[in-house]
Amino acid sequence: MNDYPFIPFNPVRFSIEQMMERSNQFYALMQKRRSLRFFSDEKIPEIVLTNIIMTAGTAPSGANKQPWAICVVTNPELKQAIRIAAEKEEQLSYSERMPEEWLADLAPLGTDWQKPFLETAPALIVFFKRNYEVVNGKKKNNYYVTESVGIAVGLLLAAIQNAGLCALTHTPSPMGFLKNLLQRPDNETPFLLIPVGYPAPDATVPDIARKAANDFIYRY
Ligand code: IYR
Repeated sequence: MNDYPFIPFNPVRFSIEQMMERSNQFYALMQKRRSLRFFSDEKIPEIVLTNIIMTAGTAPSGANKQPWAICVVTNPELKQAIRIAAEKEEQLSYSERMPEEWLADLAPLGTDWQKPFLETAPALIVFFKRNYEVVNGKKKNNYYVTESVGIAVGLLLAAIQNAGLCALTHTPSPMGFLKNLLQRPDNETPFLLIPVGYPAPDATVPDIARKAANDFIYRY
């Protein structure tokens, strides 16, 4: 017994030439993506934000449960409250909780406990995992929640890049404060905090490289 009828699939198809051109163009676009820590406060159009988030929502998910909740914060007071709470945790992390090896790995990236971008960026997108659903008072399982939400974030980052905007995948740790400040329900866990916006005119990024094909592709 099939609850859902199967309908014809309408594929997107391109010629070989178009495939080569499009894949090359897209790779070139994505190769320019950088994690950004210096944002302009310039607003971004609401419809662009919505399109980016709806793109994230096209991610595949375990049993099509779409186990995510995506919060968008543009309110300055709430952004400030998030910054204050994140910096409180990060200060403790950098000074006491993170082991030497981790701090050494981060040193070339120049990160520290201060997170001014949480107030400067015009929008903060906060991903929550939905570990289960409550349907008629009963818990219903979600599946592969971390994988599904991780893929959704990947699509979000690609959509942000495609729109000509910048983002940071920020991981204040622990992230429980986000659940409180955004008043999320018991079945949700904070996953990632992503400031989005335009780069500040004087923005800089660390001079680091991506692995070459031979360093991470294994063909059989
Ligand atoms: N949560 C900290 C630490 C941090 C960890 C990793 I791994 C990074 O690539 C960058 C930062 C922070 O957000 O600063």
